[in-house]
Amino acid sequence: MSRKRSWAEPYKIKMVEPVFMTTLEDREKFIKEAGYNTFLLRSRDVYIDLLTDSGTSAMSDRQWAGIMMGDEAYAGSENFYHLESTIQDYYGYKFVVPTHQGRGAEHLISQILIKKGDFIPGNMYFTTTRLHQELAGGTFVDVIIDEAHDSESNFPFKGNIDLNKLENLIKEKGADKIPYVSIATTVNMAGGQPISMANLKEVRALTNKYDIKIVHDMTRVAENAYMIKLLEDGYADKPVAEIIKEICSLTDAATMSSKKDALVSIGGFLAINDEDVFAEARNLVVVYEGLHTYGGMAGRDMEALAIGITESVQDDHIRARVGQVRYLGEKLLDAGIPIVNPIGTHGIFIDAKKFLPHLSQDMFPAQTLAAEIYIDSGVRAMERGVVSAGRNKETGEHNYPNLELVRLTIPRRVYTQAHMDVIAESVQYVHERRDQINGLKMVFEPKYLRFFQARFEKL
Ligand code: PLI
Repeated sequence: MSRKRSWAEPYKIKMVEPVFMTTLEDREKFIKEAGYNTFLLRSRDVYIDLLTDSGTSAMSDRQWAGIMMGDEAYAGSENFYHLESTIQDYYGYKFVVPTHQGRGAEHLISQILIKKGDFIPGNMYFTTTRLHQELAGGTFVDVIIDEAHDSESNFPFKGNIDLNKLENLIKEKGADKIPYVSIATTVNMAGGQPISMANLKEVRALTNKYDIKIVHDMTRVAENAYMIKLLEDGYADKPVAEIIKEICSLTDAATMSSKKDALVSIGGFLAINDEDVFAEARNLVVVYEGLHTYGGMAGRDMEALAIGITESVQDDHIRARVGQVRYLGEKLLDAGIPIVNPIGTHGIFIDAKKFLPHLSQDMFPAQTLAAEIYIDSGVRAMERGVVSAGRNKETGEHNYPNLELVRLTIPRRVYTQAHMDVIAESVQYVHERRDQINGLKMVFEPKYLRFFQARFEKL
């Protein structure tokens, strides 16, 4: 008879940070003062913080030891050389330019490769990535497969590129107008969905045909590699570290927000194979980030990052990380909550259109739902819908994405199974009284990345 064997996290906890529950009255007041925007809440008023998995992971004892080994020299810090060789060893790119975080790297590569009037196809937009492409004079074009825009589709690789959409764009605009294809592993805005190796190989073959580069947003590459191991033929016995290297080998350059996969609070880098592009980036980084051997990071942060990269690619770590997200996702599915299928790797994405069908997208259903979950339990989530999608840069109208989502993002190595249970119960309770929930109106809208600072009032 086979016995059930549960898995557990591959670590034990040696330091804790207290969190505090507030009262319902407090939370109603706090969210009103925050303009019904969870980004504007104070963290001390949050019980379980699922705003993001960015910079919120728990570092290991090894990483904290690395912090003590910071070489804070302005130039030539020992930690930079450790970071550089770690990136070369684990990801295989030739040249490294450190940046303060992911968007610093996005800024550099966009300024270097994009000319005014260019088009940048990608597997769905990400907020900062698209903005840097636009600020450099380019236009982002979504060439992800249609399944990615359908929250009910169970297609396992919803991060895949639609090769027909991509080739049609190349033929319509001309290869000289397309500096690179932008590939994210995994696709955040689609619900944390992976791209398959087979698809990436096909994209490589197509871009080779037209001599177009691939720039890889490798922010959550370990999570993507783990899904390939689970789901794609031929990968079950390969270590995640090997799959990561294969993904990277199919691309020409990468931007990294180290605040996710790589288990640190701050940092990023641009990794490049082309020596001329590297030479330009190494020069430009001095203008915006800092000298090319620190790029906005302290020596100690580069050391923690180098160690974090080695931990992030371990199979047992990534299995527990993705496993915890799936645990929460399955609880919500069992309770009949409409979430994006399949369950993503870094968070659960609730379909706010289905959760609050009586609210039109102009009433900001996802923004509303995130506020309601906070009011119910002090759990802080994030809107990923019409507010995040911003306005069309030509017409000035709202972009209305198909996916109107609330993201419950799980920080790495931070919360326990009991926290997951509390979260699931809260979402379920809000779902039970969904008919009583009214929408919001926007009363303040900043020019850039409005979701961070926009303010709302109850309708
Ligand atoms: O927040 P940055 O600047 O380190 O990284 C920007 C960034 C780039 N690509 C992707 C896929 C991201 O998810 C990303 C940042 N994401 C955040 C902050 C998030 O909450 O998902």
